[in-house]
Amino acid sequence: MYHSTIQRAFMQGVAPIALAGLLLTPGLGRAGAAGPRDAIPTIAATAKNFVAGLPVQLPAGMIRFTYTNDGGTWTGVSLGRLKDGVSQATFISVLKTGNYDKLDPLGVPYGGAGAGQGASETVVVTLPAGRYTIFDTESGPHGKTLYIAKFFTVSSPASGMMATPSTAAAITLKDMKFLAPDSLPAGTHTLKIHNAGPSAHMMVTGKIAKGKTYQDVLAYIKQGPNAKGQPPIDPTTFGGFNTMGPGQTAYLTETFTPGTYVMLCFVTDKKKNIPHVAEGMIKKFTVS
Ligand SMILES: [Cu+2]
Repeated sequence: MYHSTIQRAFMQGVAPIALAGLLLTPGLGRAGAAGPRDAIPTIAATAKNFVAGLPVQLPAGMIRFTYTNDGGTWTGVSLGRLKDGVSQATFISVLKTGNYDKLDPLGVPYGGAGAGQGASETVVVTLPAGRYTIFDTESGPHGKTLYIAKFFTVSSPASGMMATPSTAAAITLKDMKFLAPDSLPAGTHTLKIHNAGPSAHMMVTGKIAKGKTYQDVLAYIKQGPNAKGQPPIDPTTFGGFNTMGPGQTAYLTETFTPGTYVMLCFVTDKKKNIPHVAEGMIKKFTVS
């Protein structure tokens, strides 16, 4: 469902990111805070502890995940809803291969979060009732794939009225492009992300490294999964939203500092066996 070999190559500078241990806060929302936004259940993930304390059951509707990259093993969290009849054991056996494309038949991707070293971000996803997994994989020593997966159930009825997060900009993911603003003000912003499909898409964001250009990014990607050298992206700035299915809408809260950023999608086009970014699903934007 999620990232591909070329994404690993591109984001290699990010390691070692701990798959954020998601520490769930089952109580939902900040204690004592008032207002409808705080009705959204909040689950904390960190690179060191992944999602320790993840509740086994959550109400249908909006769920907020915070991810903090505190330098552990895991680089992010991905969410997926398992298809009927797909067991946890089956999911894990495929996850172990480290090939996210093989996860496609097992369920529907529902996004997720990731952040560069020392950074954090927040995503809000809307989950209908079903059985879910939250997971990550990393490249371990000697070519071994490290993996982690936890499972939870989302049940109706929804937990009640929740106010939609207020947003600074809207981004639409399409086959094969981003409809997004050319610039954003510096600071921490919430972006509304909608996948208009028909394919699943993701939105990795990162700031172009000092002394590098957008052309350098294009040239690096052109090399494919075995690209040589460091990617021309500042590894501390990686963020974005993991693979989401068509028709979904989610919210991403991320901090941007002045510079030139790119957003890209590494989902594989199965018909052509190339990542969407190679089909033009990349966009430059400036932060000032
Ligand atoms: Cu895509």
